Amino acid sequence: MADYTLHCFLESGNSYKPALMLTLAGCNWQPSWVDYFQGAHRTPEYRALNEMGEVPVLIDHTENDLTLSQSGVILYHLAGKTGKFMPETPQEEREVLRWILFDNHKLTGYISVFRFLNRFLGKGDTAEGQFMKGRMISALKTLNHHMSGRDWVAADRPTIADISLCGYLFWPDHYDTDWADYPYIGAWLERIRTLDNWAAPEALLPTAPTAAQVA
Ligand SMILES: N[C@@H](CCC(=O)N[C@@H](CS)C(=O)NCC(=O)O)C(=O)O
Repeated sequence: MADYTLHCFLESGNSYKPALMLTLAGCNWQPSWVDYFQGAHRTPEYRALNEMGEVPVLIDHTENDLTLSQSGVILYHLAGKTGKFMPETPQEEREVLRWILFDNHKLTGYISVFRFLNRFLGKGDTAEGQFMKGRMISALKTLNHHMSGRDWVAADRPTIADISLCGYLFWPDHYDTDWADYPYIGAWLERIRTLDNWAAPEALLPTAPTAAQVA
């Protein structure tokens, strides 16, 4: 049996964050697909796992099936258990927390909604879409500025802050973005790609079974 089960789905950058952490840290884990587009995350069974009705959820089988939600909490838990991508001083811890909160609220918060409108609902050009796009651009500019003259977000090495912030950033075409416009983000993403065991979301996360697989 795997040490960890991650309830997740491919289209979810929030799922990619813990999936990438588990992979980079060399953990023994298995994905469990959530049929998000059919509303599986809103069922009573799923809410028993996570009252917030959100994906991802991590089950830690090495700790009596400890059940965790919120990708930032999951990243902290895994960093503590593996000793990898951890902040090492109080100052680093504050920086990591600051950037994970910024990611959840401003970066992932706006990219994920604009991407959903743009790519999955075809509503990127509506007033709501353009509003979310403006907020996304503002957050990307903030991150691009922060990354000028530094290699990693919160320390002199990669931490869980980098893993959180990059959750949606390997799909720039889904939200009409070109890293040429944010060169420091582009260079940092290339650095992340060179980490041992790095893999793209498509290589880590499950998606809907094909008709042939269901038959
Ligand atoms: N802050 C949460 C966000 C999780 C989240 O919003 N996940 C999406 C899928 S990527 C979701 O489940 N949304 C359901 C909803 O908002 O009702 C985290 O980092 O885990």
